Amino acid sequence: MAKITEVRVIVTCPGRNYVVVKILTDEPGLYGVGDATLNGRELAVASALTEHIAPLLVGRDADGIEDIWQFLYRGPYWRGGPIQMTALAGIDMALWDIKGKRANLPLYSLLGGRTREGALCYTHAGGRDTVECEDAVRRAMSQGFAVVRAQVAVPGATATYGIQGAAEATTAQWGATGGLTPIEGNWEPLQYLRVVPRLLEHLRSTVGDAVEIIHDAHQRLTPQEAARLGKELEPYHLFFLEDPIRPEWKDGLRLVRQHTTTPIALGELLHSRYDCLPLLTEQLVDFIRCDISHIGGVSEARRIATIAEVFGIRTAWHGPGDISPIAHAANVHVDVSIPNFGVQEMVHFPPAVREVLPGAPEYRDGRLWVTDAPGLGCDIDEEAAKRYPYARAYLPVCRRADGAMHDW
Ligand code: GCO
Ligand code: MG
Repeated sequence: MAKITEVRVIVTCPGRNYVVVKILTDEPGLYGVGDATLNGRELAVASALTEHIAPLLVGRDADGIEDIWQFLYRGPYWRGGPIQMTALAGIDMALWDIKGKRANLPLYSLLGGRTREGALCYTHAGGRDTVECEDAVRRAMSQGFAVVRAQVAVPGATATYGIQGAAEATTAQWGATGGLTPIEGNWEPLQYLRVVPRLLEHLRSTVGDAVEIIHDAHQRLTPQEAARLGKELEPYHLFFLEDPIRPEWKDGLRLVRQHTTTPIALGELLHSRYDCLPLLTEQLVDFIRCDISHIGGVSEARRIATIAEVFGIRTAWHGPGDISPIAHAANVHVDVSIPNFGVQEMVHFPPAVREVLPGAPEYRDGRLWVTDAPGLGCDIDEEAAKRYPYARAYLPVCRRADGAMHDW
């Protein structure tokens, strides 16, 4: 038995903010790390951890992951939601890390062992116009990517989600406005619905079928608009259309499904297996893409994957720059140990992030690889973390042309 002696919460900003949980034990040198980053609400999670959760864990057996998970999920009476499930994810990952270190086994081995060599992954390709996006897709292909996510600027819009590619998801510039108000963009559905099929037509007629293409609608469409887009994209055979509608509108996915065969992926704004359930049991999605840091960690990801497998649905876990290398490693340990893995979103972390949080999965030949180091294979350099103090940042917001709020 290894007793928990301290739950340390470290908030650091090596380019963008990350919240790291470090659980220490009474076994000399034995600790685990987990990611508890919720972009734009970092300190809310940090305070849930330090004020409410940490005091409950000191003295408990670090081996009892399932019991601690249930205790923190059902125990407080108030359950679910992004803040609590992100805090729980940090704890869960750190406990799995400890278990791996005690067993001297990599996490994927504890989860049942390898089902595949490496995790097929995709990178982001964006452009101000279709040609710029084509260049980005070609660059990704030359780096070995077999799957890319393609985004293009919407004419008339002051900012479009996704067009700066991976850089957008890995720097604090993204949404960091000096700490007062978020950047505001605008966006109109009709222009967007015209430009995306043109982008796909352009990409298929220039780069051909040699690459799989994903497009992220980022929860901005109505079910009817999403159905229209899915239908118009059918000739270009997307790998999937991501987040066509808001997660509040699960019922709306039925309409989308009735009208198009374009594969659908959704999940980054869901927070538990309960949230995912109707999407899975009704086969309303082809890929479930929850964020391991926002669903209570490795334990819940495994459970969601198992339910998804029953319905022939594959995983495509969220993997943006706003969750730390620890979460990316957790993703890949799950990816390589489940039977129904689909694809993994990835980013290239900048040097400062790698310095503070070593152990991100390595990219090679279109796939991500974790090492055989015990546990997650990640760490935090606390001295380096201190050199990058927290800096308040917000995600951008999006308005319609008349000034009304929309979904970013
Ligand atoms: C993705 C996501 C992200 C989110 C971001 C919000 O598919 O990678 O949509 O880019 O916008 O995680 O914090
Ligand atoms: Mg997305």
